[in-house]
Amino acid sequence: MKMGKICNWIFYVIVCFITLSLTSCASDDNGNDASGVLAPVAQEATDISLTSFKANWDNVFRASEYVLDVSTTNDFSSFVDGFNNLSINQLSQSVTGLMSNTTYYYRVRAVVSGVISGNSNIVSAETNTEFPDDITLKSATENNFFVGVAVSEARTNISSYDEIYMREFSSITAENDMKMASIFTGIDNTGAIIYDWSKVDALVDYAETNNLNVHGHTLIWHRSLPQALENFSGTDQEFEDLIEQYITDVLTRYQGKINSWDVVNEAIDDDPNVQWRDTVFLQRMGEDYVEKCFAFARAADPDIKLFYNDYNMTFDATKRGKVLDLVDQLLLENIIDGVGYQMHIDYNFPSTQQIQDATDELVAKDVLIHFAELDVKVNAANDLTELTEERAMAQSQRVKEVVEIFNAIPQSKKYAITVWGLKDDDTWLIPENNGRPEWPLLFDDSFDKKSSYQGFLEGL
Ligand code: 9MR
Repeated sequence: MKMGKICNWIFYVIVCFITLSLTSCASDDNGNDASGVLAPVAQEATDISLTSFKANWDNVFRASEYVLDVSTTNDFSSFVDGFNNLSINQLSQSVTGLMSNTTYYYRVRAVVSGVISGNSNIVSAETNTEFPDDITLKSATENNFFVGVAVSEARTNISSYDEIYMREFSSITAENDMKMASIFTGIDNTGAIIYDWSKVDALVDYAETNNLNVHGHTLIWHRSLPQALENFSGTDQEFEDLIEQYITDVLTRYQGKINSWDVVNEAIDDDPNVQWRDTVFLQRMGEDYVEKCFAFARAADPDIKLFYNDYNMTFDATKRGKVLDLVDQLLLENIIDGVGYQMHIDYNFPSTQQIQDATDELVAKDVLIHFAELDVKVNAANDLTELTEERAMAQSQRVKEVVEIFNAIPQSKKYAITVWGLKDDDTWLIPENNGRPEWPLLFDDSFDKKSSYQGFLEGL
């Protein structure tokens, strides 16, 4: 009887043991599985934002790496792009480029001596619905570099604009109001330039009142040519004297108020075999006209930071080479301080590596760096009639990459990132100019932050 009970008891223990072993072999729960490697314990997600979170897990003894999966379903029947079997050699991983207000799931495995464990427990993380209101572009970049926005005088002193300019930005650039054709309105019969300072004065006052830096754009640009210069009948020397007078007058009038200027914009030709774009300035002043303009500006005020600004710098290596040669030349004469790479880019072009390489080449020069005119097209292929969530995320990721690249520039060389307009329906890329709709900026038509805004913050 007693013996029988003991037998039953032993039998019961054996059955339990076998059952437990089988369960743990088949289970995805943490613990030893068939691999013999302990699975990690996944921990709560942290740093949750609108489009990202950080996945965390505990150390597994002797693990050389971990492998992470992220999915929108808890059966992991599909994976978030780039997060299937992702190898990581730390105990956390930022998961970015996500949709807002969405639940994600993650699990992780450990690799010990080349053997991979079973899955950890599954952790869910829900991305935020609201943008953070305790951080702004300005607060996140304070003291590091200017975060600028292209404005027009007509879009200031309007509360919906003012509120965002002041909250988010530390610098403004006139999208058009400080161009030559806007200021230089004619030549009187004594040969003197007739000026209209009204919009520049208004913008400079606005900036002063609201504690915003002003980056001047642009003294000399072939696409903003006053009629009086286009049809100028005087000699080449008289033409050049007018240019010197103009540069001197503008810089002197705003001395101490506009501390940096694009002196010449887009002077280099796109044709690889041609150095200078054929403009009236080239024709009238000769091949050293860019040099002359920088020298006039330096002479007017040696403290103003002088920039050269051009487009396609990130992917057209030949054009960039020509620009960088020009920069070397101007540096020899100490008449340049900075370079603007215009950032009119696409959500999928150029590659991040191209932007990085182009930036590295500029970092090698002794100049301040301006990522100017940032806007990110999402509809170059004209395949959208509205901005989809997916494309908005891709745009956000792109903005993040650009900001990351800028942010990694040595501190002493960071000047500014300037966004080319505040909200999508203010962009120069409107269908009338562009032949298709675009949504290239950080705010939507209703002044609301877009995912691309969040991307900017995440790049910092
Ligand atoms: O965005 C500007 C647009 O409103 C003007 O019509 C256009 C012509 O003056 O200039 C646009 O800005 C340009 C900038 O001044 C220089 N780089 C290229 C920009 C887009 O054309």
